Amino acid sequence: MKVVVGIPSYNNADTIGYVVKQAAEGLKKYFGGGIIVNADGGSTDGTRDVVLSTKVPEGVEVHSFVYKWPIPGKGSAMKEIMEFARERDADAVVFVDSDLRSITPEWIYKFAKPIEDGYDFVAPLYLRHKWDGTITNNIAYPMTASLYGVDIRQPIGGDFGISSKMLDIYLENEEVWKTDVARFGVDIFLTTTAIANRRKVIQVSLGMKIHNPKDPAASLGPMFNQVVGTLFMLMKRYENAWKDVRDIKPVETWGEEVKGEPEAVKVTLELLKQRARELWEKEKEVLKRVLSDETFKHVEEAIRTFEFPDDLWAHVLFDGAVAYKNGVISNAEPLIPLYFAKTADFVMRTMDMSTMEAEKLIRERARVFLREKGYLIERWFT
Ligand SMILES: Nc1nc2c(ncn2[C@@H]2O[C@H](COP(=O)(O)OP(=O)(O)O)[C@@H](O)[C@H]2O)c(=O)[nH]1
Ligand SMILES: [Mg+2]
Repeated sequence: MKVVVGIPSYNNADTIGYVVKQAAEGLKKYFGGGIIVNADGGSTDGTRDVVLSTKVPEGVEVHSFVYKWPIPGKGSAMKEIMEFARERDADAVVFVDSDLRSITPEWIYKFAKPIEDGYDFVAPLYLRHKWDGTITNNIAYPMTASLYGVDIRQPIGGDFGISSKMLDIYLENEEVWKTDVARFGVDIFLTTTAIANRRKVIQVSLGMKIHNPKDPAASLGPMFNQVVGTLFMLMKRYENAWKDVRDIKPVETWGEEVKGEPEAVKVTLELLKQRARELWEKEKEVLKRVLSDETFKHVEEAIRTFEFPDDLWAHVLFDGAVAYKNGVISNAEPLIPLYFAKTADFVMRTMDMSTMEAEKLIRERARVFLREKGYLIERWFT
């Protein structure tokens, strides 16, 4: 089987050498060799030199290029990796992030082997620290599970395995790559497109995900906007795929779910609260039009107390989706203060919990979203 490992990067000189090394060993050990391709966003720290000078076993080719697509972002890098893979007639593409510190050669096997066995999309299942992945835990996971009924725990983990059939589907429509799909919307696009097109999906257990984490209030606002905007765009496109779904089905999983306590991720709680309050003042008038009167009233309270229950949070996202559909908003930016407030609530609630304990709350959240789905259906379809 011909496997291409694709690595998007932007100023990852410190960590990408390790990723290339692990990927190369995995390709050699399990597939007798293969191709590694790095698509870079114009790094100025020597990322590409690190890639090209990393020693790899015989039979492993290494390429590195700066992508040409004019939108700077992770998605543009992945688009051109897919085009490269298609030209090379790859059977499987494995995407891995360039800031991964817990990747092993086995990851390559686990992402590529299911493709050989007839799956089209392989999602990662890894344990992340309770305060890592706040966009996954607050939005991508509960929305994907409750909308499409597929219990993929890491729909935007960033690392994936895909089949050649999926390459054709992803590259079919060039227009979509002119949106936030070219940025951090790409992960939710890849996952949702696979589900909505009813491709065979599996998740594989990989251990822990350790990478360079981000402090939400300091640096996740734009990413939230890109992920949620793309999620709303896909809800519109695929409403037939989610409107009749009323339960969450387990997804086929290869391997056991991992237990333990990952390396701690720092979150600045005070900054979350401060940014939530500031941006709330800025977005309040828009939010009055986005949210239902009932939701708005409760959110006003939540911004004061930082108690933000899951059912209220579900209504915020559902109202946001409906407002997007109706053209009241064209992106998810006005919701950023509420994401910060919800995250502050979660951080306080889980302050003394282990990651495994916090994990239970996140799983429960998806069930709350499903329970509230009628609220969305009623508003979306009237
Ligand atoms: N080419 C390119 N890659 C990017 C860009 N932004 C992020 N990436 C890569 O996308 C991957 C995920 O980004 P990261 O910042 O780790 O996101 P997170 O793990 O979701 O917080 C990493 O390999 C980055 O190097 C970009 O603008 N261009
Ligand atoms: Mg990362």
